[in-house]
Amino acid sequence: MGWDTSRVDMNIYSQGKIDRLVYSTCNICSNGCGCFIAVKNDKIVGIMGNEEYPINRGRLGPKGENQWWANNSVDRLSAPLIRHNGKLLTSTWEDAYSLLVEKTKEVLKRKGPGGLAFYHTGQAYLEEYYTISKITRAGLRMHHVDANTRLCTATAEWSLIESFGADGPPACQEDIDIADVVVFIGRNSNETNTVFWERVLEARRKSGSKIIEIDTRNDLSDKMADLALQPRSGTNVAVLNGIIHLLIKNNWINREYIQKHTIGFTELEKTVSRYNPELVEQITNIPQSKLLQCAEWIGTSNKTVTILLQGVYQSMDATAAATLVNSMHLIMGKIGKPGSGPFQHAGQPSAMSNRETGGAGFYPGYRNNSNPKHIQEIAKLWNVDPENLPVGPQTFINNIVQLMEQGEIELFWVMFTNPAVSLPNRNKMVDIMKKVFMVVQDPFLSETADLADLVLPTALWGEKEGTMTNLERRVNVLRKAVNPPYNLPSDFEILLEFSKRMDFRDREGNPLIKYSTPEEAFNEWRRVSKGRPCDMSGMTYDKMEKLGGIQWPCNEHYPNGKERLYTDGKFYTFAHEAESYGRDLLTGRARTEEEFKALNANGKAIIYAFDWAPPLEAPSEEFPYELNTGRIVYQWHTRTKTGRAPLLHLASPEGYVEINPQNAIELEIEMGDMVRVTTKRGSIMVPARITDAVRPGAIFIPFHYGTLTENQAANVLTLETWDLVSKQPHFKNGACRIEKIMVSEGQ
Ligand SMILES: Nc1nc2c(c(=O)[nH]1)N[C@H]1C(S)=C(S)[C@@H](COP(=O)(O)OP(=O)(O)OC[C@H]3O[C@@H](n4cnc5c(=O)[nH]c(N)nc54)[C@H](O)[C@@H]3O)O[C@H]1N2
Ligand SMILES: Nc1nc2c(c(=O)[nH]1)N[C@H]1C(S)=C(S)[C@@H](COP(=O)(O)OP(=O)(O)OC[C@H]3O[C@@H](n4cnc5c(=O)[nH]c(N)nc54)[C@H](O)[C@@H]3O)O[C@H]1N2
Ligand code: SF4
Ligand SMILES: [Mo]
Repeated sequence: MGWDTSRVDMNIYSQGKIDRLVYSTCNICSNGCGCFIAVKNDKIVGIMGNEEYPINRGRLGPKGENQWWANNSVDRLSAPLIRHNGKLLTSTWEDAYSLLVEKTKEVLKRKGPGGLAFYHTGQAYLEEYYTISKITRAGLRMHHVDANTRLCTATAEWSLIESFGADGPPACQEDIDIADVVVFIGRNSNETNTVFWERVLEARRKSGSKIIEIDTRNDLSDKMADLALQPRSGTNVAVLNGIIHLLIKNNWINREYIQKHTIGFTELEKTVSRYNPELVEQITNIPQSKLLQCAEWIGTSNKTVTILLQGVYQSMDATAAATLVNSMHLIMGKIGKPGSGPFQHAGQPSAMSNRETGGAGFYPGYRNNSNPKHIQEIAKLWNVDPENLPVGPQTFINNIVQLMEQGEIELFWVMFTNPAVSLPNRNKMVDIMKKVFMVVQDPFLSETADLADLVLPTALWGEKEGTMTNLERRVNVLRKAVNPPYNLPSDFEILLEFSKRMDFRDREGNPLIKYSTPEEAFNEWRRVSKGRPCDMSGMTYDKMEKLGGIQWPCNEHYPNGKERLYTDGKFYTFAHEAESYGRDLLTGRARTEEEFKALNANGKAIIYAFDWAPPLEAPSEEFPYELNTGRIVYQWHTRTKTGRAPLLHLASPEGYVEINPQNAIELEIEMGDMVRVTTKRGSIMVPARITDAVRPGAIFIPFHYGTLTENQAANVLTLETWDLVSKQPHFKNGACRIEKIMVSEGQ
């Protein structure tokens, strides 16, 4: 089994022979394609796909192939910057570290740990996240720690916890090769996960599997699908209730599995009984025949995989909708079996590592921050007093921003993310960021770094060593290919230096951080992860390189890792092992231990029922269009890497808005006309692209174009509301107005 056809993609620019090829993984998306970095004269000169690597068998997508240009970019920061009289001026590393430590100590003295906030990423290495967890919890004892994974896969994490007791997607890539039906919900794979999309298409060619797309747009992947459903924005819950209704009605379910391995089915059955195809059509606009076809393919197939991402996670009732996908699989018993399972994709290359090491809310190893036993375990592993570790939930980014606005938080340390572009309602966020002392760790003068008081430039991918976990729990090592320019430290080294200068100690007075290399950090992490769902105790750097990455759990029972989870139908829902006691799906209120125990799940998966509710901001007379924001194939996020790759930049140099031809006629807009898009939050000006990829009444804007000088940032427009459970923003919903800008007005 596995993907057996290979094709070696490469993009190497070198006159004469290269010096070496260094083992690595692509640092762009969560697919985690295996690659080699081509080096000549201690410089990265290209990249080549790793033919042996099971995830991509040598293939690379456009962003993967071009990511290394950023390493050689002439505008990389060479030294720290400190703001003096409003201007960022170059400083020495000594001055920069001294300022960082002095400022941290000063805020700590006046305000305690509550005066500090740390906001990081889903793109760093596991060893960096683990160190962040250790420093922020055991060193600084702070609560205000979050990451951009909140904007990205917090809903995946929470839906998995709610349904199964712990994070970790049950399915794997290999399931695609053997599934009969592959369902994509709000996942535009052909643009955002290109190598995976090739695998899906190849599987269809070989085995005749069917592809179903459920996406508000009708773009290329929908057109290539065997069946495409275009629901209205924010109606995922109604679509899923409708599918589940039909599965139950036609008895395409597995009652034995339900009875043995789940709780909560009766409530679900009751709720979905209302969601007949007529009602679902009224709510979602999906023709009844299409819904029937979709349910029939899913229900009558032997093997189904369902893939979901931002069209669910960043849309209304995100966690509830994602748990419905889990429930859909549970009631069919299609989970933990070859070719079947819910496959909650991650987006960023190491969002999974962040989640495993407790980067944004939990304790390392999927430990429950409200379970004193879990805190004690960590305290013992770290040799610190459990009383000194903060308990309860960490503050999520929206609250962090509020506390900054209120003057509670005074120091905001940003690492490996560009919130001035990526947070919702960004103009407001930018004003708030200007109020605090902001430290930004970034190789470039990003929009956020430009607002900072202290900028710490870092080494990039290829210039440091570490590991990353991809979307199917596969952990791989990325070897260091070259030395960083200007002797820049890695994020890992900056964190270690900070810890040393802050003099963080364990309970015996020894340094809190005892490791000095990423590999030593990983070896400590192996002990911390042991016995937990994301057990990596059986992994080593060399073994990962030898085997081509290893899927966790990897321990004495599974020395080479395990493809899929829950093969035995046992879930992490005993109170003593669960990652969280969960939250109420309707209100977001945290459940107490007693409430969780009262569910009596005890090893069974939990099925939830949830009713559809209209989006928070539906189209109105003043704002008649549905706003949708997302990605395009050539650009990565805020373009700090892809914008520096000549071919990618040329392929898509500026922002735009997609408008349906029917609306374009009504508004007398032609291709390329400048258009003003306005929401209650603000307005932007972008050229129009007229395309049937969007439905009449809906528009789409890529969120990559967010400079503070050009007025093209999608996040000027976006809603500042969040899913109540996962706290992920509603980037995919909102209502807007569009107007053609007259030439005289634009001048
Ligand atoms: N080219 C490229 N690839 C990337 C990235 C990138 O920046 N550029 N980023 C990476 C990261 S971090 C992430 S998180 C992933 C994201 O990957 P995706 O989730 O695939 O990307 P998006 O474009 O954000 O949104 C996916 C789809 O959701 C649909 N959608 C919007 N609202 C709804 C709704 O209410 N219901 C349904 N069913 N669908 C809806 C949109 O039309 C869109 O096609 O991509 C990763 N890959
Ligand atoms: N409207 C709208 N907004 C969205 C989304 C959407 O779909 N619509 N999607 C959301 C999602 S899913 C995501 S993941 C976020 C992404 O949003 P961000 O995380 O803000 O975007 P990036 O451009 O990836 O930012 C990464 C930063 O890290 C820097 N960097 C690169 N390598 C290194 C390194 O080795 N070390 C350090 N310290 N820094 C480095 C880069 O220069 C860049 O400034 O955006 C979110 N925002
Ligand atoms: S699919 Fe993702 S991991 Fe693979 S080459 Fe493209 S960006 Fe990199
Ligand atoms: Mo993301």
